[in-house]
Amino acid sequence: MNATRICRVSTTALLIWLAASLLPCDADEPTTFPYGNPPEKKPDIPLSAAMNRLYDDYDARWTEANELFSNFKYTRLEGLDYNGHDGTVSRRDPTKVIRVGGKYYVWYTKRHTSTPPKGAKGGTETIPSTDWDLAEIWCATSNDGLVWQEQGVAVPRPPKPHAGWRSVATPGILAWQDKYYLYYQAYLEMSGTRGDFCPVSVSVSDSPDGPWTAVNRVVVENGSPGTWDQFVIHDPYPLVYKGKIYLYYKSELGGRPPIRAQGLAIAADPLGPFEKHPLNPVINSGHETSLFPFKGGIAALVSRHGLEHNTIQYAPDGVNFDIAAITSLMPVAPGPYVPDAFSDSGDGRGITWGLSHFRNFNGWATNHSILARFDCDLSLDANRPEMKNTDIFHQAEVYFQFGLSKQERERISDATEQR
Ligand code: AAL
Repeated sequence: MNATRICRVSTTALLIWLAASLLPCDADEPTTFPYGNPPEKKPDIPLSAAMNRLYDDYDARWTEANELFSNFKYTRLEGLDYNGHDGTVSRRDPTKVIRVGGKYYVWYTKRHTSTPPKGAKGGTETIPSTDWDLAEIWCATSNDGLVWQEQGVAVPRPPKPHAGWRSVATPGILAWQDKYYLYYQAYLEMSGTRGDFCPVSVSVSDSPDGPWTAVNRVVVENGSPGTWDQFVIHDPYPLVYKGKIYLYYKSELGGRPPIRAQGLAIAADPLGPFEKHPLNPVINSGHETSLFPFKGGIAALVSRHGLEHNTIQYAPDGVNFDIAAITSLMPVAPGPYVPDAFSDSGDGRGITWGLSHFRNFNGWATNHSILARFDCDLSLDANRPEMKNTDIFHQAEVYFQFGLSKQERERISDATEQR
């Protein structure tokens, strides 16, 4: 390096030092992000988008402190028979679990047909097209949430031409002013005919033990032609919030596979009219609806589909949802036990367990679903550190089971040959 260059470098270095020494800086204020648990208050230093997000988008700085983060643990249920898992008996899409008179109650889609589902082309008056075709709504009770006793059919399929004559499926339970309401997908055609198209109807009872009386009319209509929910109103999920019935549901915006989103319909009376929220869809991802009152708002388990799948979301107003946590191994079709689902307390306490399902339990030839229990810590009143762990390691075999398709293997070997 020649003399002139040495002189220029040292002058520059001198100027930088001089400028830095003139800058007002409190020796106590950190100029880089500090060691240790991130400070509760956002540090007054330049931050990256990621660290700004840590403070602006989340209620906690790390998962263990995030009340709306949890992992999920699963347990087999006892007491429900599946006819040797031959595909003729299926139970799926459980409601929220409720507790009445010291007993837990759950309702679900039950299919009991002579054969497993045969697809839209194979479906007949007695052969199901899908796992939830030719189904009814059944009830089971439990003292501990692990051993269940099936109590029988709550809502059978009504005669033609009533909504649900083909199948009644995917129930949602509401308790309101000393009565109980079971909302469900009410099929007016075989699922798969044009798509999985249906509206929602409801049955009413004075007791969770029934008997249930069908209103035999649609209470949550399909949207008008050209609107996002014109064909599909699935997964009716009622909560009581701000003095009204907030019924969340899922619809499919078309496309193959369909883009799925969740909407909200609000009513002052359980039998309607239900007004769809003008901001619908209110959740841009997910599949089955599963929500619970949390603090002054509503939280949602958003699984399976969409840009924001595998997230737990929160809306302080029950309408405008943001991602509160990212998680994995979420329950499919979760029906959580929500002690305050209908109390409208304005101080939702959260959930710690519920039921979900595993579909296509042992292969498509005997396609059927089974119910299972999940446990989590999404509760302001629980503290279960094992539920806040993010490092979930599976045996290698679990990963290898999700191997390359035949086409992918051929693509790779073709590419190798072309080299
Ligand atoms: C479920 C739910 C609805 C669909 C089908 C049965 O996961 O989304 O109920 O119609 O799948």
